[in-house]
Amino acid sequence: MSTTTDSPTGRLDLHSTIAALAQLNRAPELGGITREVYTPEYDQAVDLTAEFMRQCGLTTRVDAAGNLIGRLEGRDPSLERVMTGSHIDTTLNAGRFDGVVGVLGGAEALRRLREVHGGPRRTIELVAFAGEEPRFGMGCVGSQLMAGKLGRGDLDALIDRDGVTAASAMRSVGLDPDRVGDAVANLSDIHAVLELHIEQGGLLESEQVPLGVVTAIAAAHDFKLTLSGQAAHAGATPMALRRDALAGAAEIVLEVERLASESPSGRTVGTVGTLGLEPGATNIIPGEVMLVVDIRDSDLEAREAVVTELIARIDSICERRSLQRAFDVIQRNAPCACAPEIIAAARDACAAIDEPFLEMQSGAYHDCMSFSPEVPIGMIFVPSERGLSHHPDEFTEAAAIDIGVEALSEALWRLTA
Ligand code: HGY
Ligand code: MN
Ligand code: MN
Repeated sequence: MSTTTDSPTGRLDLHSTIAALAQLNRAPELGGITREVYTPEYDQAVDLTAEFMRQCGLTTRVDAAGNLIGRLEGRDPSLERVMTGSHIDTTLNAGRFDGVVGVLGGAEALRRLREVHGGPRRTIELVAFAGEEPRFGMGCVGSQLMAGKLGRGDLDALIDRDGVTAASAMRSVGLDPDRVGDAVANLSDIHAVLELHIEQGGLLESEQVPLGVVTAIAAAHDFKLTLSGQAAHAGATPMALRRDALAGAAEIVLEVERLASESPSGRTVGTVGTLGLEPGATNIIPGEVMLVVDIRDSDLEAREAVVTELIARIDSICERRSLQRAFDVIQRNAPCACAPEIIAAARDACAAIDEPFLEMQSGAYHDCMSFSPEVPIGMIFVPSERGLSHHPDEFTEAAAIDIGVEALSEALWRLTA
């Protein structure tokens, strides 16, 4: 299947559209892509993606949460529909494939499904979910709104690094947060959710296998920690009298790394990705530090054991250093097991296109999780070169994406049969 040649009809093709989407970027000077949800550049990406969806034979609409929905009508409208999709928003200074492969590749997979098999029995919806990346601290906002896991009240409490709430960001691009209830789907009308995504890790590449069939998806427990010590003169304050909030934060950051690394599950990961301090002058001892801890595992018990131990360590570090601390939970989602029937459809699809696959876990979280456990979910991965993602050098070969598109197409065909 060729999706890399320019068709004589001038139709947008998959890989040139991936490249065109990468141009819709707030900060190209940084080298990567920054296209956060509910921004002008995101809206342009929605328009381009909708155009590509329509050229792949889908009808399109945007729901009240800003989710872009492409639809391929099934022969039997009485049957529950199948859903696929991912996201086209990015985190900061990131890559061009994260999420995009599942949306544009999903549209190409539906075009191929009709070409190879004809119209599906069940309706298939392809969704570019709004706000998968955590601009507002929490990820998967659009898919959680669609799944009824988030509602209007949450949108005032979701606040980005500039103090902008999700509700006001929605208004800034012409959405009405008071109408997000209209975006809620009836989960009993959804037969299955299958998401195509780049692996964002290095297993497939190191094993030289083109496809991953995901069996479980890790979830994050994220909390904001505010440490308050005493801002004071960096020169005149004796070391024994200091309450240096950043020195305390430094100990805590290393505890995150140590506890995650020593977790009995062997899969727990942890990092501190954002950190701010006040007042921020070279000659003032940091009086206040705000950081966000991100701890993940596909094993909920192991993850929560690490978080509990970490909080105990934070308490003792703060006691010893006479620091005040405040905790605010940002997200604490449940890891997901992928449904056996979806794993089977993905495995059969790989066999049908005669491509080897690995059964594996996802360390990243994804939109399909928002529909679990009510709806059976699953994922197909394509390799990430050097296991790199959330980075300008994120890369997946066009041919590797094409294999993922074929596998998704065949798996969706089986799920709609
Ligand atoms: O952070 C994540 O796992 C996802 O890539 N947003
Ligand atoms: Mn991501
Ligand atoms: Mn993603």
